[in-house]
Amino acid sequence: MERTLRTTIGALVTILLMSGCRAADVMQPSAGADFQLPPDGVSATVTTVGRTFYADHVVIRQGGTVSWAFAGTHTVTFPGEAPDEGSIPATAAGVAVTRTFSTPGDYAYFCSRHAGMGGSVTVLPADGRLPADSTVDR
Ligand SMILES: [Cu+2]
Repeated sequence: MERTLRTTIGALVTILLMSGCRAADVMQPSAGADFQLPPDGVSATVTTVGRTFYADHVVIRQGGTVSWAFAGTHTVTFPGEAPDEGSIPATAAGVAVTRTFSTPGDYAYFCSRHAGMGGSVTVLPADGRLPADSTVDR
């Protein structure tokens, strides 16, 4: 009886862990994982942990938004293609800034205050198909 209970609890913990991973994979496709298309109108939130963006890569659909919730003072600087409202200047901890992405593509960004701190946003077209040159694992 006790053994059965232990097995049941173990199975439940495993299921919970697996479902947690699956939710994370939606926003952070990783090598070997099945690519899951985010739902329409999905918005992503990126935080900062020390001198890294987390998640450092998010996937949204055309017209969606990404909010950067800063835990330190950082910039979100787009050297190439930029969101509708442009780059985010140095912003203090405790503030969140949102940007809209109306054009599909891959958007790389970095923090101009901290060398090596960067991330990217992949914006899927309205039909949900990845751009041919997308770096997202499929
Ligand atoms: Cu920074």
